[in-house]
Amino acid sequence: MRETEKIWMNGEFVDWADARIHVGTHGLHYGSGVFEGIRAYETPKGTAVFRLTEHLKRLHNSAQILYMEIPYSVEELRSVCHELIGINGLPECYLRPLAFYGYDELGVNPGNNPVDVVVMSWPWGAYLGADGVKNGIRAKISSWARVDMNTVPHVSKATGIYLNSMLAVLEVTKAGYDEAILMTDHGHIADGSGENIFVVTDGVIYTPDLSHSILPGVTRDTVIQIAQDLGYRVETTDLIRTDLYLADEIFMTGTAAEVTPVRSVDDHEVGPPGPITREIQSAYMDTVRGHSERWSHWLEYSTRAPAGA
Ligand code: PPE
Repeated sequence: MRETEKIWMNGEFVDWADARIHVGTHGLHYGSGVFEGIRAYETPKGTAVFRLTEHLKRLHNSAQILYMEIPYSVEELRSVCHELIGINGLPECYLRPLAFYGYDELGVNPGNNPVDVVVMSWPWGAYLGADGVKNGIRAKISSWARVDMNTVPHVSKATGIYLNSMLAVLEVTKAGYDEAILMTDHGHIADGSGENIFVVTDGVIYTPDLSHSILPGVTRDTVIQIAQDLGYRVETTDLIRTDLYLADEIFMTGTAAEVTPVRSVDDHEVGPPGPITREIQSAYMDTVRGHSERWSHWLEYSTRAPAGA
């Protein structure tokens, strides 16, 4: 991670090196936190954060599901993100808001522990590698099942849940693959360790629905809207392993991964990135970088380029 100048922590901008917590922090012991991943892009009109408000609303929803109260409103956190971008001076960065039970009492019950809130920002390149974005990645289905809906709430982007993703990605990368795909206990495709998944068959785009333990991705929602606007039929449905093996095209979506094609699953060749994947990938990248007006309502500007720039 490339260090930047400041981190916002509980109401103050502190130096990167000073953003510390105590080892008795509740969130460290029990994974009792919620977080977001957001990207800010350099556009011809200045730096714009992609769907910032939706991400911060999801942060609040994630916390609400855990009975956690974040002591800063969506509006306050929005300003913090914009200010942090200005302070760290990066035209393009990844933003990581995180809220967690802090330091007071240990014991699983969070009781009256304070809720600490931080926002970090740093430059983050292609999540699954530049080659993956261009030529597609090799994915493998993990033997770890995605957390069941009544085990922990998958709709909450909670820190503790990510042990599930971590085990899956470690398993498949140790075996030489680029990314893991998780299935539910019932054998339905859920999502990647850090992405949602889309399958194209006979010109129709399919993606698992919320009842398959997926994170309701902001990029997933974006891509569904873009694809529909481009005239494609998009169906949220049940997908099984063999739907991936027989697909015409597969791609994964996420804030970090953006739109990344999948070229094989469990060594079944899907092939190089197909035309629909390419079209959606281009539309997405043009949108986030402010090169397309069609979906420009999703850009929330932090800085404006000087007139005439
Ligand atoms: N599923 C999972 C499990 C997931 O972690 C992400 C985001 C998504 C789907 C896509 O969600 P969205 O970003 O709203 O489109 N993963 C984030 C963090 C990855 C990490 O390694 O940290 C991200 O992409 O920012």
